[in-house]
Amino acid sequence: MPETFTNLIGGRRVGARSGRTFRNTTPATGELLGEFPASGPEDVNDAVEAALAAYRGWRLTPAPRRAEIVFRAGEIIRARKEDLARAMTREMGKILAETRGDVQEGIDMAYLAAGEGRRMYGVTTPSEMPDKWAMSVRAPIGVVGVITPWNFPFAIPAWKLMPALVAGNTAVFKPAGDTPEMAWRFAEIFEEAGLPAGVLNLVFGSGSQVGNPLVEHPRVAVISFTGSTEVGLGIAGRAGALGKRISLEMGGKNAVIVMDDADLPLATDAILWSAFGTTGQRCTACSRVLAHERVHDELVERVAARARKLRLGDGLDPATEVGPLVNRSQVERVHEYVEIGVKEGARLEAGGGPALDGALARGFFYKPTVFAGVRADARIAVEEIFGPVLAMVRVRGLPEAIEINNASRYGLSSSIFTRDVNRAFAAMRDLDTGIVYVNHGTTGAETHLPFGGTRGTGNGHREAGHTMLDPFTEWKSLYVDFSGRLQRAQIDNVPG
Ligand code: UN1
Repeated sequence: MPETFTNLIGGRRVGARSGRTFRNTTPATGELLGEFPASGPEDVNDAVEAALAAYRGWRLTPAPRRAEIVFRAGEIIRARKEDLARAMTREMGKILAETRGDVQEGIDMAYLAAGEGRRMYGVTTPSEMPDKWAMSVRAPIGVVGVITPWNFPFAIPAWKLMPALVAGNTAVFKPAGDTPEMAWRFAEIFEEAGLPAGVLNLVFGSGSQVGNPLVEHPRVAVISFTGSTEVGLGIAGRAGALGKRISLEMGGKNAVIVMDDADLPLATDAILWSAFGTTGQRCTACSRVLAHERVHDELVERVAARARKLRLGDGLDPATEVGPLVNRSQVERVHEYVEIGVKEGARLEAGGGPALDGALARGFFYKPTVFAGVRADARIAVEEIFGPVLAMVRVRGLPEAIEINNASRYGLSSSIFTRDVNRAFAAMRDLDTGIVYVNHGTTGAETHLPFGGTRGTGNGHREAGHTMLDPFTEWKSLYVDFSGRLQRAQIDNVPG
């Protein structure tokens, strides 16, 4: 029997006020997994009220105590890692090795964020006046609205919610409609870890019925969003007009550059993993290869041969290398792009259509697809597809590769394969992306380094890393005058 789930508002398990629900199914077979509340603005309002009420106490709970709860949540996640990974594979399709990695990223983030509870350093500095003390501290902002995608249903909520809570904010969490069960499990773990009621509220539902009301709610001070650039810029417009803090992680069109001195078998392994891992549905996925003309043909052959052999199937089967796409509209979107690629005159070297053999026909499977002879400005080489489609582009050398990389609308990650230390350092300096890899694919960011991108990928914020508190704290400057008299800054006690 599929389970019926509720929202979590002020510690209470409640359905949508309207009584409406939506169904959650598995992308590998279409099986029904559960039913969730299809909430609306009135439920968002309840959640924001609960978060505001909890903020009074949570803000004043010492940061090390707040962080200990996050640490305990990390311990619970670790104990349940296998179970959570299996549930995630069932719910959104990516293979077990990867869902284990996603959960591990949540564990890593819990331990990292918990450490911040005993750091959260401020800055003290001398005053220009005698008998006066000056310092600046981080302060929580209030109620944070967190909107997350389905491709990393554990890691991404962890990047956002863990630092937000350690910093003393309370939150309303709206997860993607394709991964509600993982969000439920995430919130339940925090409840078990001892998070007071109302500090983390969970509201299920659509972008228009829950996301927008959350973005526009006057009492929500911060919006942290990961998803498409189109949706993110819409949020930025509306929330920006209301003067809110907005942290955005959006699209990517990440390139692997392969130089003529590269280790080609290694580059091939990395390209395959970056392009077809998570069925290409990562914002860090490699979706274009910029190959030096001297190695281009050999690399195309190697990559295409391997792509044709990748085993598709249910991610729970240990033999599977590539799972399904998350839903039908993703299959349609990917296929539309493949048709665009063919029309643009690119050469199809592998894949090119849905995979329908046997049991695959029951799910949303798409063959890993490789295009070669792609022009650098072709739509399949510049637009984010978010699926298992790779565009291979021939380049004359490093300057051209860097130029093509930097001309992208997006700037999340990039990578170079070379054995030449001079080229590696030039690329590290000149590739204009938030993350640059040398002799490694475009995926696999570690939680203790800042995560985010330039241009259309973001709006200047970075998640996780030593930057994790920045989107969720205000700086407060504090002056203490213990002189016992009126001292006027910039006027009294000025030399000359
Ligand atoms: C994402 O695709 O939105 O760097 C996140 C990586 C992972 C996170 C990806 N650690 O690929």
